[in-house]
Amino acid sequence: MLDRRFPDGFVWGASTAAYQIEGAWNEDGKGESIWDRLTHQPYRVVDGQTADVACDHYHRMPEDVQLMARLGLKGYRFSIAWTRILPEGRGRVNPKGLDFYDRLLDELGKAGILANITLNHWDLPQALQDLGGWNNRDCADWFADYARIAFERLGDRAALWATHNEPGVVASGYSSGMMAPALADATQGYRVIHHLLLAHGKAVQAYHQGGYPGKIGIALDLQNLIPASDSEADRMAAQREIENHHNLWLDPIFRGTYPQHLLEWLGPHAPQPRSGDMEQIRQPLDFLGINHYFTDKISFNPGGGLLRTHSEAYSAPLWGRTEVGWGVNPSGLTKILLKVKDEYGNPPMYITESGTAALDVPDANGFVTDRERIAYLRSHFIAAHDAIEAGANLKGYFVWSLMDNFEWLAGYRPRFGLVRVDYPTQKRIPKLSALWYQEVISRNSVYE
Ligand code: IFM
Repeated sequence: MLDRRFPDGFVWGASTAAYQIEGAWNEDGKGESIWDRLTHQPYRVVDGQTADVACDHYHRMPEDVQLMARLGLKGYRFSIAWTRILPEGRGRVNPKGLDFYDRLLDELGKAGILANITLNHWDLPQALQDLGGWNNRDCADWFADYARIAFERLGDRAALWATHNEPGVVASGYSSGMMAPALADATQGYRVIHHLLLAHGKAVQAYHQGGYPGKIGIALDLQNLIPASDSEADRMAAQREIENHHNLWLDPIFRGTYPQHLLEWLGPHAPQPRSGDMEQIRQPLDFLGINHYFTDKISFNPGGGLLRTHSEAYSAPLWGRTEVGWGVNPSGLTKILLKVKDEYGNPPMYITESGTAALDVPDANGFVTDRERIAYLRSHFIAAHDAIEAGANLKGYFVWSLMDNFEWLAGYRPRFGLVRVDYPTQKRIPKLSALWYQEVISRNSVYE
């Protein structure tokens, strides 16, 4: 049996996001977010579910941190609900909101768990959406002001910060009509992308100017996108999707430019930077966070939206699709890590999310024997190790997710957790994968 040993100090962790676990949607002065607004409308989310209670983490936070400690986690990635700190998104600060995250950092500190904070995991304050949200250029400044408040109060204890989580998904909320705020206008979507990038640059600059002890980056969803065939039409289609999902973020952040070929393709829909914007966006980055889940095959489809493409899940031989239909192809992760190494200067990288939903069937005690999830995680840890051996500067791996939670438009059905949440009782029951992960962490290695 081959023992894949990870570098000393490798950060093994787990991730969550505020809206997906906290609940307490309107408690202690919290304001309304665009996800509160969306989920409270009929026929938006499966079965009309909301995250009003979710995993009730807001009230159970100390026990949840103890659970993390028992599992041996070295790091915990969570996001701040902007509306807890600034109920209207700007202006008046809500001290109780800040206190919550302050206490969370203290608990993590006592448990010796590194804190990895995301500022924007999609839950924009509704009051800012009423002013146009990310479509309003001023949102970049509102975000930077919010970030400064968070840095000032929490910056002494947080090791890692990310500005945005999967900002492409945020932008899709303005172009595809599904995720909050559920608008459908392609030009607006690309304007939003530019404003998110500007916001990122401003917040990174503020962090570095503040001289805080931690590091700041961004968490991008970088899935493996491959042409469905060797035809030129499919290869070009895949190229457009790659530029749209990878280069559209990586190029401005690392190089200060937008991908030229994509800009030409988008024509009037393309982002319109003002003078100085690209320099503002291209700030020195301390690390890149990578969220990776699946591989998609891309083909040319004249009816396929602005990019004229069609995407289909691809699974490597012997791997099926996940419970949410995603294609499993572990070597796709190696490929993505090596792409960032080779094309973007090999910055320190963290897998900020990776994991799988599975058909979890609890026994009479609520215990889940989730061998499917273990197989997924093991193969992806090995794929990450392959990339490290090939020189990728990978520093840690945060599994999505610590516990089952509210999976956005799909509600509570998909279960991504290492820990089962029995929602009626809010009982947390570590699954077999959590116990397996505990061992991986303690050995800092994975058996192949
Ligand atoms: O649950 C989400 C998370 O909020 C963002 N990344 C993908 C996860 C699984 O879909």
